Amino acid sequence: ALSLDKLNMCMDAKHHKVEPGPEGQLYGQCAPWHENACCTANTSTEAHNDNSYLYNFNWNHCGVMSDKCNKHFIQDTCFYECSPHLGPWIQNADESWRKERILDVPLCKEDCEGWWEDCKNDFTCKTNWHKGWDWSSGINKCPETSKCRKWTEVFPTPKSMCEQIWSNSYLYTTHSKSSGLCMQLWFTGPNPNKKVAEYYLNNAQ
Ligand code: FOL
Repeated sequence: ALSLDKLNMCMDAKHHKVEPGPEGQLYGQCAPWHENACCTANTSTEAHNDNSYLYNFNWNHCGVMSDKCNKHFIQDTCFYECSPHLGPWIQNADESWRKERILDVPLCKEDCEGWWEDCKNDFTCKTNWHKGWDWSSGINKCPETSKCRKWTEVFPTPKSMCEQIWSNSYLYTTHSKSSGLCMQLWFTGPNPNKKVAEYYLNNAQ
């Protein structure tokens, strides 16, 4: 928000830097963002921990989350905390814990489908993971009114999961990673999402 440059900015949220910039080292799955990031090294490390200080979020709210599913939530955390190219989708948020949020970021099909495939044998109790948890113990637990169910009952399709889990942070698309028309959670080498943000900025949605 401090920045007028929508292609290179950080949202005003809980852990984001004020301005993007290089970070000597980012941890593990957040390493691809090290050349230009909205996350600090500490945030990148925390992104890999269960019940981390970022949000005290408990992935294991319906039994232990599988490693193959968890790695996608780590990648989502890296993307959310580190991406400097989300400007076109940053909106004001009327929330106690952040001033800004992302809305309808067009996600590449493979990244959404791979995430859902790797989680489809896990369990959860809620479709929207932002709201309505029981926080009385300090970490989120399923409220009395939401029982644990199979992932596929809560999220019948990849689209339903990617869009609903974080209150429409993401928009499911049928664009593939090679199209340049969707944002990638998973990449190696230079950040491919800058060009995508540029495209959407110039072709106002
Ligand atoms: N990833 C993406 N892609 N988008 C996001 O918006 C996002 N947000 C988080 C993590 N990864 C993300 C942050 N997650 C609460 C729950 C989850 C959370 C942050 C905060 C929480 O405290 N929920 C309370 C309501 C708090 C309030 O609205 O004041 C609850 O009722 O459970």
